[in-house]
Amino acid sequence: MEIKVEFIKGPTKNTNIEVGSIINHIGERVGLHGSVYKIRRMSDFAFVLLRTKREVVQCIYSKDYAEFDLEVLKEESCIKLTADIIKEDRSKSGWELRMIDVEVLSEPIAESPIVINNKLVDTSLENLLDYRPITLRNEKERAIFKLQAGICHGFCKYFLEQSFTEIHSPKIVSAGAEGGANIFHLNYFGKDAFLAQSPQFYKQMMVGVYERVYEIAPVFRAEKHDTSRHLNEYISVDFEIGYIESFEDIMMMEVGMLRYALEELQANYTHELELLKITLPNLEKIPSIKFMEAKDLISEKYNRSIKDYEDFEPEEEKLLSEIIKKETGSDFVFVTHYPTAKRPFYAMEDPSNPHVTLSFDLLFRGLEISTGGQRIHSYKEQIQKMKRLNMNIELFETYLMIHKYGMPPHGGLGLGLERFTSKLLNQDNVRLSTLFPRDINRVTP
Ligand code: AMO
Repeated sequence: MEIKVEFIKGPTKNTNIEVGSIINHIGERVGLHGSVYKIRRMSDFAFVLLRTKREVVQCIYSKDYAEFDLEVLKEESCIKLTADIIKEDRSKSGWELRMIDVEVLSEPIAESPIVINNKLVDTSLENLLDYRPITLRNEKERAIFKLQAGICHGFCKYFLEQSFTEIHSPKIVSAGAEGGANIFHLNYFGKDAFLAQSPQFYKQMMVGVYERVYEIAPVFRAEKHDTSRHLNEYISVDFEIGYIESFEDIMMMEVGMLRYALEELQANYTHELELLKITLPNLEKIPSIKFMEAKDLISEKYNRSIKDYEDFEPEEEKLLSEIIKKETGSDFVFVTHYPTAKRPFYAMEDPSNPHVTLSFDLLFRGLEISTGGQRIHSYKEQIQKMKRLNMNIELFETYLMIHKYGMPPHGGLGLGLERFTSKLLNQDNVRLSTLFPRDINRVTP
């Protein structure tokens, strides 16, 4: 019997034009599709704003040339539009889009409970998040996540240029990597398992395979407090590199990665940057200061007593950023040599002072956005440290294989994508840069 098959080829040529290329089609009749964002009725014509995949474009409806009745259009209807592009010197764009005909593909059955087609979605954070599937359609809301996509795109391009290999590590794991109580337990077919707090062990394992690896993926933290900077699920941008000379190699790589992302935004995301009125920070170099020196500096400049010698209070991160901005003009600051007591068991200690680690945080506009450092690569050293910390070594048997069977000097970092985005966009809550936030009070939408 003859088999009847059809061959599916790649996508057909798009017959709809891109908004960015309209200027090249003046005088032509073209096809466009999108959602009706807003209808502004004037006395004898109407402006119809069409939300296409990236831009909201203004169309003109007039009975003089349209072959359909304006009443067939509802806000949030999805339409296929036939339009004429007319040269118009009075308009900023140099053209005008006249609606000729439409095919209505679908219509909403109810009016949106939140007004989404004004400049801003004027509502509470709760509402903004409760109605996320539709509030994200707002021009400015969606620009946030387009920029976030641009940041990731910039990171990936940079990593590829630097010969990294992308990895995908498991998110269901048998042991926590970061210590602390903020780990989600899972009943895994009757056995104990956890949601990964970070890809830490796996990225280290993969350094033994590919030398330079990165991953951009969700991680989970059971944060029990409700703050403007904590999420229970966030996107961690992780990299790990082998054959480093010192932990500063990691910081240098981070400067390169951030600079590349900002350049990517500047080159390819001006539409969104202008919409959100964002001026990107200058990132040629980042100042660096040791943890204890930073503590003393804050204490001296603001006449504050130091309460915690092992970590920063959130307020101190803000104050340090203020000082650095004033003194150096930088929005970023590296803080190095964090106390061993506050760093995870895999952190390498400074050979000249074991009370501090060869690690760092990066603060951006008053908030920690990344943590990194050099890792212990010697088996003996790692085991000794775990014993000192009273850890159950058996639980980490597979992780310790890398140390046992040989690893180069290595290190890496993790950066919170939402934190970086929200600070870049001058927001005061990390949730605003999270598509569908998970926090102590929220698992929907
Ligand atoms: P750390 O636990 O410091 O380090 O996390 C790295 C970065 O992740 C972000 N982050 C968070 N963002 C939102 N909500 C949270 N609850 C949250 N917790 C952390 C921060 C932070 O700087 N394995 C190490 C990294 C490494 O050394 O490679 C780690 O995960 O921006």
